[in-house]
Amino acid sequence: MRKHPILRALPFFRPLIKNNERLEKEHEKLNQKFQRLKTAAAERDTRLQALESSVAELRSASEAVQNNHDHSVAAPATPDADENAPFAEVAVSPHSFEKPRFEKFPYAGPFPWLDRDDADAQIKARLAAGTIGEYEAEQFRCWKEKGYIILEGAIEPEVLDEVWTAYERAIADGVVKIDPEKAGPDDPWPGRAQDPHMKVPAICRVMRHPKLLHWVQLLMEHEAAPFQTITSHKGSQQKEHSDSIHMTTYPLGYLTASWVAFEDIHPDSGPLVYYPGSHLLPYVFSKDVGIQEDEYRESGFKGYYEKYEPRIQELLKENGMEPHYFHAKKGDVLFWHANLIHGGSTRRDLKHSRRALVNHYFVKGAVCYHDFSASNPKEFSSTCLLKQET
Ligand SMILES: O=C(O)CCC(=O)C(=O)O
Ligand SMILES: [Fe+2]
Repeated sequence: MRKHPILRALPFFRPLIKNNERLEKEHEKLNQKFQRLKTAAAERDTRLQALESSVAELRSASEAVQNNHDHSVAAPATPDADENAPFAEVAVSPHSFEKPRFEKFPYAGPFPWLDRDDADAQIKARLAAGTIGEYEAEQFRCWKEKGYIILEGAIEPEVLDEVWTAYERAIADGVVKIDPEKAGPDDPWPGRAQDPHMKVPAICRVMRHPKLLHWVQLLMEHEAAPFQTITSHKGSQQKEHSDSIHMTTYPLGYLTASWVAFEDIHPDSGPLVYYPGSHLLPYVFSKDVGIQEDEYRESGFKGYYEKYEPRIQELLKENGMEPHYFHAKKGDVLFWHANLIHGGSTRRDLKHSRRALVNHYFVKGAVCYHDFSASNPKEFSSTCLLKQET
């Protein structure tokens, strides 16, 4: 029987069919390789973009540092070498005490000019001489009498947005790690970060903002030494305190902090609470409430909660101090005095965020230590109980 012509032709087609199969396999392999290369290229692009934005942040942070003498605000007097030298009336070396505590230092000035008895006369004299205007004079009077000042709209909204975006990115990338610090099961916001400026250079644009450094210089008459930052998405609900037990200076009073609102602050979000005039109450140090020199080393914050915080509550009551709440608008800044009593008020509604940055500044030439833990602030740079080792 004769074979069908197709069947007769089959031996000729077989190598062609095989070849085609081989080509198809190769094509498939090449396609897979192409897809892999495409993914790798996309990943490289993303990494490149992240690197570029880090470079941009670093550049703007370094510009901010260089532009501290911004022309939009009267530049603080350029300090010469002497202005950064120790200025206490009774010299004490920063390393004099292995365990520095307030009672070991001499009681010596100079105290900051607005803490002195002649502050009013000084303000008048400066006004008359034309070295300050009515706005500054009013702020100085507020500082002297109430222990705080508010700078409305001091930080540009676009700067705040860029800085916060950089901060969020650092959290997403795992560069900044934060605990949830949940105030309740429905608390949607992450906790606070201490010293985020060390990891997110963009934060220096606010910490070292020319206007903020300018006001530290005006209030303290010494160049600012920006020291520590805290960022938060939400209210801290931190009990009332004066920062001088956490960050102490010799001579006394050369610490200040600025609280910067990154959004309009809702009254139910647990705004910053402060007590106008409380800076004039006596400073309360560890020894005053019976906290021993080694107490922090041995039992962490126990003594702080059990001895210091209750004493502050008593002091507020005894002196009829009234709470005020910082219902800030985005970009507003509140500076507080080294001894102004403040804290984080109750978060009445956990859904409200309270995005903010706190900057703490010492001044150059002051000795800085940490009265509560009797240590150097570099060894223990924490403040406001971010390290709750108890
Ligand atoms: O933001 C707050 O609620 C309080 C912050 C505070 O006390 C501080 O940083 O010194
Ligand atoms: Fe504080």
